[in-house]
Formats: sequence, C-alpha cells, structure tokens
Amino acid sequence: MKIACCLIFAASVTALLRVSPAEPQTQAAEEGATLTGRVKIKGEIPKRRKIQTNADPKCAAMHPGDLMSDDYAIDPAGNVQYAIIYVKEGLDEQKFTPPKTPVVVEQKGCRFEPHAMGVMVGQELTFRNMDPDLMHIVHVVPKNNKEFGFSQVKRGEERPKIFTAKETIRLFCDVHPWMEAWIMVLDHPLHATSGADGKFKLKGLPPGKYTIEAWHEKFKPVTQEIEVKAKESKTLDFTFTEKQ
Ligand SMILES: [Cu+2]
Repeated sequence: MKIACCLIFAASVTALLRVSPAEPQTQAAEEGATLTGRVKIKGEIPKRRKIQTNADPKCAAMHPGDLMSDDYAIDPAGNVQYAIIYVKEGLDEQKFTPPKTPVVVEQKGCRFEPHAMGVMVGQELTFRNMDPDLMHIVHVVPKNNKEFGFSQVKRGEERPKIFTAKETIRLFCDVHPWMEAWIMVLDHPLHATSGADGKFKLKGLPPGKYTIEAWHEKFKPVTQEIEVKAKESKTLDFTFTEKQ
C-alpha cells in the first residue's frame, strides 16, 4: 500500500512539473536544432581606424599601443567578428519567454565589449563599467524604445535596462565619441554574435523552416533559407560581399 501511495505521489509531482511554465522552453531548447557556422567577407579586407584617445588621457594610458576601431574587426583570413546571426522569418506566432540571464555590455578600456549584441524584448541588458574612476555616459536614442543616458564612474558599477520593442539601436558614449556598439532587440532569443574567428553557434531552434540573417553594421545583410529537424546540427556559413 505504502509503495502504491509513493508511486501515485511521484506521478502527481511529475504531472505538476509537466505543466510548470518553465518546462516548454527547457524542452524546446533541448529538442531544438543547432546552427554553427562562420561569417566571412569576400574581397579586400577594410582597414580598422586608429582611434585618437588623447582627448582623454586616462583612456590613452590604457592603450600604450594603438586602440583600433571595432567596425571592421576582421582577421587576415577574412573572418568577421561582431556579426549578429538571427532568425529573421519563420517563427510565425511562436512566443518566447525572455531569457532570465541578462546580456552584459561592459565599458572596458574606453570601448564597449561586446561591440554587437542581440537581446530579447523584456530581457535585461546590464551596462557595467570596468574602467576605474573614469566617467562614461552611455546613451541610446532609439525610435521604438525610450531614450536613456546615464553616467557610470566607478569600476563595477552596473545598471540594468529593458527594451520594449524590436529594433537595432546604436549605443554610444557622450564622453568618448569613438565609443559605439550595436544592440539588436528581437522578439525571440534566437540569435548569436560571431567571435574573433568569425564563428557562431545558434542553439535551441525549434523544428521548422527559417530565413536566417547575418547582420553587420558595415555590410549589406546576407540571408539564407534553412530547414531543421529536432536536435539536428547544421552548418551555415555566411559571406558578406557588399558594403551597406
Ligand atoms: Cu566613455
């Protein structure tokens, strides 16, 4: 009798867990497909600009060598860093819960890291200053979201912000005109940013047919169609050919 009770209890707990709101996403992520690939450019590799940091001696001191712009973070093999690869079409009416883990953007060495990032509507984007006793004023002037700007002076200072609508936003610093980064606000969490080797990994794609886009601030976006099954792993490489 005792055993039967336990079994019934265990079954109820399992049933309860099954209807918990956290389950569908976890399950979707586990059964989702993974896209891995590399972002490259074809043709001549544009040069990075040398940044004049002497406007702020504290920034200059952190870069005894040259500080280079992040707009063309491309290695000699043509691998493109800071491209955002995301699902452009195909999710239809599927709804997603904003991830609980915030996206973090740091002011570090008088630049933003990362230089490009995706974030979901409703997900926290944490602004963190990593420069000691050096004032940055982070600022955005979006079209569909509220404008904000605030200063951060102390090392480790953090402030979370949440966007309410989709759009791609330029982030800048009012103190250091060279500081900029790109925030792509999406209505889903299916995005990835390419690393220094141009590689990216986009996980948790529900089975279906999609248009995947590689976006970069300087190049014309490139899209590709793909169909994925549950738990499938596929390779998808992108090549930018034209400047925007
Ligand atoms: Cu700054």
